[in-house]
Amino acid sequence: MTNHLFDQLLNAGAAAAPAIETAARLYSYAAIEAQTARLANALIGLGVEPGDRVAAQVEKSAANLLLYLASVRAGAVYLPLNPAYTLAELAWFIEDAAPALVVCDPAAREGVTAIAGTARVETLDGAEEGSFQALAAKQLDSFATVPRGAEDLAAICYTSGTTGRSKGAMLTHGNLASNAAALKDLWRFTPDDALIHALPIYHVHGLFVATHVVLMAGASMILQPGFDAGAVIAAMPRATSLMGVPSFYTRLLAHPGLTREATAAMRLFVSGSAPLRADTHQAFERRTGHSVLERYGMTETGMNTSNPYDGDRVAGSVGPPLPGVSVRVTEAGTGEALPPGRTGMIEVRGPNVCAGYWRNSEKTAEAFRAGGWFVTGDLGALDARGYLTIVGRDKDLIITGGLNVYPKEVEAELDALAGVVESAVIGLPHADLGEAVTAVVAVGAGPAPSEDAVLAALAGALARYKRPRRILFVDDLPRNAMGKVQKALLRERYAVLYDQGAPRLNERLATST
Ligand code: MCA
Ligand code: AMP
Repeated sequence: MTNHLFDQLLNAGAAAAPAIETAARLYSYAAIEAQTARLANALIGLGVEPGDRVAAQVEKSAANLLLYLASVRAGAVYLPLNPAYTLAELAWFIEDAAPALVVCDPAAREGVTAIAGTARVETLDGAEEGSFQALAAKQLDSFATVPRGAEDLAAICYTSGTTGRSKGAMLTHGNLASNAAALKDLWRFTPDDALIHALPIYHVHGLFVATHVVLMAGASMILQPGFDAGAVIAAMPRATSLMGVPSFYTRLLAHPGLTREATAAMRLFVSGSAPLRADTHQAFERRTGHSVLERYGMTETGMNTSNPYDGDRVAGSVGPPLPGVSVRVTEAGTGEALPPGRTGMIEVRGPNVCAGYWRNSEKTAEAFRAGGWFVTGDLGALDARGYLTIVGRDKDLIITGGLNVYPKEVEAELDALAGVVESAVIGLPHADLGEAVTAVVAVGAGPAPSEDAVLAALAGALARYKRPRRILFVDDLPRNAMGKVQKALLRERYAVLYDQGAPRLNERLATST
């Protein structure tokens, strides 16, 4: 048996060909082979066994990517974690996934050790000065890759739920390899490609879609520490492709350097993780001549649909299902499949769909229908050509700058604060982030706390991107006849809160509820 995913990732790249370019260094495919061997030897040396979880909460770097690849190579199960998570958030992932090893930034070691329980803690950074890198430096640069089959787990990616705590989607070698192979072919990646990699690598988009497609094609990536419009435009003459969330495209459009000439060497711009507005798609095409290719995915499923490489890339649609993936739209109540043109629940089946949620058979059972259909929680319709359009979500989820925020989690923290009677957290239209997390907080007859005080109180509990951009104080929240808070009404009422030029809502609002 071979290592199903690792072997396919490192199969196409010629040994001397460039694979990862950073500002400081160029890694060839041979260097990846050697470095992952050292890191995998170090993992085994620490007692990591096949199937053990390796959690990593580190800043983006080539070293971070190599740690991921080494974890796959050593047969471990990788757990990527957003560096923005607070220790309070991190504690849950560690408790639930029970990793054998937690790798963190050197500065975080003390805090992480305090919550790591029995897990071993090592450090890693972009400057190659972490304790784990010191261990790896002493290892051999050859390693007998641990055999893993298509059904074995390669990663667990946590995704929040509308109720309860985050759940770990169990992604197998087969899930990740099949999705990467489909995308590589569909998007025509070859060894001649160079991808500008400006996405974070703690999520499916940057870690799997971008990285796997490049490696599986034997192509190269220009690894940037984060998204900076100027740096992305500067890299374009040496690159062929970019993958990003819609905020990348609105920010690029706001940059005067985005021109037809600047993008002349590029052949592909991909967008996903959140809806790309049709006007953004059109403005990008007018400015550059490139039609952004939009695709649709989820942590639990990887990529499901994609606009075509050749053929119509329809603004506002996420395209037909990927080869090998089936998509259907069903009546939410009955689960009955609906004909083209009818809007309903989007369901997905295929080799890309995860093996369920880690140690959570109840949530796994809820997420699947008979026949292996995964219920996405997204609402949409297929057209006669098989193109899917997403029209909304049947889940209380906010997507801000491509990152998911579940209102319940934020409301629970707000509701626990003194002076807060109850709260409703909603997403409001925001030109840069798509949706901006916004809290409407009922304070009853009592004095309203200040917005700053509430935000400060959330700082230790929630990652920055989950914290509301604005907090609006009201006397009461509007409720329907069933007593349910009317979030749709709140979204409507405050729809222009972030519009430039709109009056700045500040003090406690006169409640017209
Ligand atoms: C950073 N901040 C944010 C976000 N990112 N606030 C809300 N939403 C965000 N997404 C905070 C920062 O901490 C900072 O706080 C302030 O906002 C301003 O930061 P700024 O410098 O503007 O942000 P940035 O560092 O430039 O990041 C914005 C970003 C980034 C480039 C849009 O969030 C990003 O790369 N997002 C991509 C996420 C992603 O990869 N999603 C894919 C998930 P302060 O001012 O207090 O310092 S995978 C997925 O969804 C599925 C599988 C799929 O289909 O792909
Ligand atoms: P996550 O849980 O982070 O994997 O986010 C997945 C969710 O992002 C999906 O269920 C959709 O709601 C949303 N999403 C991803 N891609 C798109 C897209 N192209 N258009 C609209 N929504 C998207």
